[in-house]
Amino acid sequence: MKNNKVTIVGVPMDLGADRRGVDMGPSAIRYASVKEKLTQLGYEVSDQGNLSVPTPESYDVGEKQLKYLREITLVSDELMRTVDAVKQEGRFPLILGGDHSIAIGTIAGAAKHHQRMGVIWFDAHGDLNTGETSPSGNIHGMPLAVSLGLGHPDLVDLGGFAPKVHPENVVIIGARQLDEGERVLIRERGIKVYTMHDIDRMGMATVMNEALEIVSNGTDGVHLSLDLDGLDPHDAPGVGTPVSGGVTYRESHLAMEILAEADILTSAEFVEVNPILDQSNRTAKVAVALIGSVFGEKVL
Ligand code: HAR
Ligand code: MN
Ligand code: MN
Ligand code: MN
Repeated sequence: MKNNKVTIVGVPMDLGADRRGVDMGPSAIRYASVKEKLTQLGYEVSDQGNLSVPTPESYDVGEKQLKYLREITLVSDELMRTVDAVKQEGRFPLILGGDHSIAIGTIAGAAKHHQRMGVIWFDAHGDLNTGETSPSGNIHGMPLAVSLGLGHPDLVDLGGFAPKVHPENVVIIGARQLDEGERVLIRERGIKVYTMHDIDRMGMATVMNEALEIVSNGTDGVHLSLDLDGLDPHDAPGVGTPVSGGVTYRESHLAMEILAEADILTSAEFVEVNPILDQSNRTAKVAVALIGSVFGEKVL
């Protein structure tokens, strides 16, 4: 990675998902030695600790189609400011979730620093729902739509600008569960999606080479938003919404290694690790292994 200074920020967010436990993701990833890994690789690492996130039990869920909208908006705003500040210091923000709703704040903060930013969305899901199309009302199914300027104005207009990213600079990798409204949006906006079918047919190396072209063409920054449920549940069991038939451990590493070689990332987040559903912190260990690869770890 060009930038040798990394700042870790944890966001113990579980207001965007139904199952409790993903709020412990940042602790689990730290316990799996993320700081040590990056230090070994030669980075100067600072861990800023966690943002404070309200506990769902002490708040009203609010609108059924946008659960905890108010609280998620407040945390997103705080995260946007934090990422903005980290980048202002010339450091690389590495954000640990938490459910995927945190991408709203991460992307808002990162996008402030780029004329045009590409986004790699590694996920079993599209996260392209709005309050209107969501089958669950869970905001972790909406962050990519929000970043594209679609959804509730409190989220979309965060930081006073929208959209944060443009559909032609976004790629989704690993998709295998999309809702009808998401399919419509993908078609209408022409968002490039590499489904598991595409990965099977083309191979991960070809997928990544194409993806790099899309996210770097005309952009001056690239954000990686990696949802651990993009991997197969055999390799990453500790996630709230597992979907079988996912990206293998090896394929995900290859994807990270290709990203490291291209050296285009300007921010990254690793989300949806749920230690309660995990087996001996395996999924957090996978997250740290992937972080190692994307930050340039090599066998030889
Ligand atoms: N698409 C479904 C919804 O909107 C499920 C979203 C699920 N989960 C995530 N996001 N982990 O990637 O509710
Ligand atoms: Mn997701
Ligand atoms: Mn712009
Ligand atoms: Mn997902």
